[in-house]
Amino acid sequence: MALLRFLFLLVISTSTCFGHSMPGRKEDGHYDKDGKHNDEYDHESFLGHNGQEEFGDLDNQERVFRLAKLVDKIDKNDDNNVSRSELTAWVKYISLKEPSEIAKKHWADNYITVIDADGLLSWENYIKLSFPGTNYDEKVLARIKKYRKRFEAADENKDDKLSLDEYVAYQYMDLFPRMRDVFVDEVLEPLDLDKDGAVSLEEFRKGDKKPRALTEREFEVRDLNKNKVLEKVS
Ligand SMILES: [Ca+2]
Ligand SMILES: [Ca+2]
Ligand SMILES: [Ca+2]
Repeated sequence: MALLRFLFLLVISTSTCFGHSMPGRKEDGHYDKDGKHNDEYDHESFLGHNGQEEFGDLDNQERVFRLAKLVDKIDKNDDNNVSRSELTAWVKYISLKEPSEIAKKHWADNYITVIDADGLLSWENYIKLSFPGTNYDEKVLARIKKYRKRFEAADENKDDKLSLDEYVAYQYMDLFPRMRDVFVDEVLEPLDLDKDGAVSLEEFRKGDKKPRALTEREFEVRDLNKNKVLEKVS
């Protein structure tokens, strides 16, 4: 019964939103521009971006059929219920599936000529390809420094080379806990205009064209320790 209810709610819910197209991959889309909960965010987490678009073209009967098949996949222990842990595992799988496919294509399109016989991309080859030449100006040197930190964090086995799996982490830092520090630094650094190591509301609002109230709400949501600045906390 729980499973049927789950399917029913999902179909009703998806019927209301599949009429329009989804934006691309979002860094943060859980709330819409008015600060309201964005149902599409949850649907994309459940179905994946491509899956959501595909479901948008189906009638309700076909959606129920497809969702029933999908739930079979999620229900790993076949007890006809979707547990929290099964759902968590599924959302994690979906969140990595599409980024992995995109990263794989990017890898094949850009690095196939410089990966070694073991299928790995060395830092040296990555830099040679990304920044040809040797006379780098300060801007390029700053970018190389930034990419180096990313590369080191993504390089899980510390062989100074990226495997394809490690490259997914390099490209999608927000999806991998080990990339957290580097990711937060990359996000905060350009916002921290006075370079005091924290982002004030004033810095956060600078250049943001959204309504003031929405920006303030975003700031409040991110300021988890409520000390009126955004900073990296351990
Ligand atoms: Ca490695
Ligand atoms: Ca600051
Ligand atoms: Ca804070």
